[in-house]
Amino acid sequence: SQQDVEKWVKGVCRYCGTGCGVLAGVNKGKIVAVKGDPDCAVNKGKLCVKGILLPKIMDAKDRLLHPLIKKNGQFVRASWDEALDLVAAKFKEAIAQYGPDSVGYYGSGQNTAEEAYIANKLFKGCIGTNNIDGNPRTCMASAVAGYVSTFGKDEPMGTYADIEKADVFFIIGSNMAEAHPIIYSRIVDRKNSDPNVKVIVADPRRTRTADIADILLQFIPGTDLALLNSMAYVLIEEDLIDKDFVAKHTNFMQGEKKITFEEYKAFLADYSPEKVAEITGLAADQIRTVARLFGAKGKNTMSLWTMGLNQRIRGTWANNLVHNLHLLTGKICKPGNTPFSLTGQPSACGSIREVGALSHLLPAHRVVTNPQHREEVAKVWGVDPAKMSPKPGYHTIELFRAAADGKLKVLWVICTNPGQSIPNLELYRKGMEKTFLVVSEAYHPTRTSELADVVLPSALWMEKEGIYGNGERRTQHIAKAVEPPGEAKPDVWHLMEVAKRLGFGNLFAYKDNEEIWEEYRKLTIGTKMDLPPYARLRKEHGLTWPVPDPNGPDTYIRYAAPWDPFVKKEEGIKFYGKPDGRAVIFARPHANPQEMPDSEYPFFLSTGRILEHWHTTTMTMNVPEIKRAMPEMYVEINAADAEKLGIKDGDYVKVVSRRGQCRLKAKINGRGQPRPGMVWVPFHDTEISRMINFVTIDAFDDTSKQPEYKICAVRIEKA
Ligand code: MGD
Ligand code: SF4
Repeated sequence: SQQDVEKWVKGVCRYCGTGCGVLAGVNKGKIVAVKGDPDCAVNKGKLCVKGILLPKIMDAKDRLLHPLIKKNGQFVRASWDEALDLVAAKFKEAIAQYGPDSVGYYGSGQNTAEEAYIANKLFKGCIGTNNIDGNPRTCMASAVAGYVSTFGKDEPMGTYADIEKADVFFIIGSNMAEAHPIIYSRIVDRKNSDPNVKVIVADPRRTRTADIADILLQFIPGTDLALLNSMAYVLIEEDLIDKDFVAKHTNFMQGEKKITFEEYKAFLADYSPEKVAEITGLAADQIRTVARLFGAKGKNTMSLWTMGLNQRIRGTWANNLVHNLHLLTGKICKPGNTPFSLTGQPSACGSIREVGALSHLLPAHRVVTNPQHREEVAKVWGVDPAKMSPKPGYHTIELFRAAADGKLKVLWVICTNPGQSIPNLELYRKGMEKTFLVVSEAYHPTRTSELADVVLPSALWMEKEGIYGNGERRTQHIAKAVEPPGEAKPDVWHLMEVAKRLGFGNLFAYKDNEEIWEEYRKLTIGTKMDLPPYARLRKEHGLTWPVPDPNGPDTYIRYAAPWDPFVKKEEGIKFYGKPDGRAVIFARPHANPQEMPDSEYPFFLSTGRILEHWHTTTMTMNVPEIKRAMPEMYVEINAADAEKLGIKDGDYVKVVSRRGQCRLKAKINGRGQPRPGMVWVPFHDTEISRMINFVTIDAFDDTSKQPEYKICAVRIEKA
């Protein structure tokens, strides 16, 4: 309890991308309490249920306390030397025999920046393969591709501080009431503070987020591109666009081709509200009303979205289309006006997008295909640029496919649980069994570690120091509060020990995390993604980059004077990610999801998170209060569909797709209500018979390579 606390140590919540500041209360070497950091601008002392219960994840009985090696199908306790020597030997063997592209790494938006940086340097700089990807591919990749294609640079221009200045919230494909509760509570507070604030929620499932909606658009799954184009149609038809802004700051494009405003308008002719009403199952009037609210002159509009748009084979386009609405109306780069992609994980931005730990990226938003970028990075890494591969490595689905095909000989998984979280699991779990799998984990067994050849025990949150970067460009430091249990060690140490054994010890002779960070920070200087020094992050409660002056202020709004230090006052707004300083308004057509319902598989299946749990629940199922409240996952079915099928609340049913099936309890009129023709399942359950990723599809977006977790076709059978 809080009374026993000897000292409070500053950190960041372990879970979602909101990035709430926490204070961990330590007593006799254990974390005994957690409270919200009152000085953190994100949460101002508040926490949601997952954050408050964090201490309970630390001492769990399935914490892994020493290395394990699988011998004859059984895990056997091993010494660190034995385990690390084996890992290094397997890497060497595969590289010598099959080349560097026969090995790979799968990391996480829950890694610290230092961990991801070291992994990136080891694989891309030293081993010479770009086969480094991570779970943000399944989470944020379409948001990245959307920002990069529209603005030329990744990550949002606004921050959470826009919430308190917005008058209209357009929330699409996000159940933030459960997935980002503290951001949601800020929107609730804003709405309560002013009766004129309007909230629009667009989602095929009526969620808890819709509780505060003035308008709920419950469209047919996969038709939101048509909806967004139709909103643009109405904005133009009703003269709600900002012509000045459009003329000064935008280009129109269709694919790679520049088009005129008139051509864009002609493209939109197919998206009149009347036509789109048919596609989306909405009323034409609803679409008009929403577009009018969005574009209302003199009002500030903020859009927020997450996986509903990102986890789609047209995820990049969906992101582009939200940006379009802000660019057409000029509701961007001004307080309270911004498109804002909510990020799923605590450091998907800080550790993966910024560090560049995806198969096509290098640090500070650089790309592997650019020779100058490779050279800049090689110089700081102290490696030969000729050794760095110009070819993007395997993205997530390719990586696990290569394992299944026998092309990937060694795979190292750190801080993620793909044995449960990858779609079309049957195929890819076989791949994980086939390859030599190394897993760095805090717990064992997990659905991934059970498939491993070597499991290395990891220090958990606040048992190590590290940096997280949240969804609003905020870089935050987590101090070490307690010692890891048993022989568990920080992931940075795992990576450096293997690097040493591979002969790269001289490049990884860091004495502490600060040295790693300061090397990485060099790569951010002059990129307009300048990050602040470690010493400052230790003291302060998070800073939003760019921070070009190490002692100077952070940045509220990017691309706009007076906030962004890289934009001159007379320029006003400048999208400097693009050579001509203009953002792009894209003509992107509506397209169906990969798999549409048919007579055999008549329902849309969608999947996602609930409030209490975190992803694969290795942590949250260790919290007794949460386990009691939500012990088992279920399938939400619309009441009318359930009646037709003769299914009652609590009945077990089978959810069957072309790839696999689950047996789940039916939930009718639960906290969410899918529209008719749709069912919804949380992806948290660890029981094989309830793991919904045996059912989901592994189709992915052409541009972002993000899988379409949000839509596939299933049938429901009584079980
Ligand atoms: P997590 O449970 O977050 O799931 O899926 P995963 O990343 O696979 O896994 C993190 C793992 O890291 C846990 O096993 C935890 O015990 C371990 N861990 C915790 N702390 C540490 C540490 O400090 N070091 C190490 N080495 N390990 C640690 C998430 C993924 O799932 C994501 S990000 C998304 S967005 C996708 N969402 C999604 C969906 O919406 N629907 C469906 N059906 N599937 C989905 N899968 C994806
Ligand atoms: Fe943690 Fe997210 Fe809850 Fe904040 S909102 S306490 S970051 S889980």
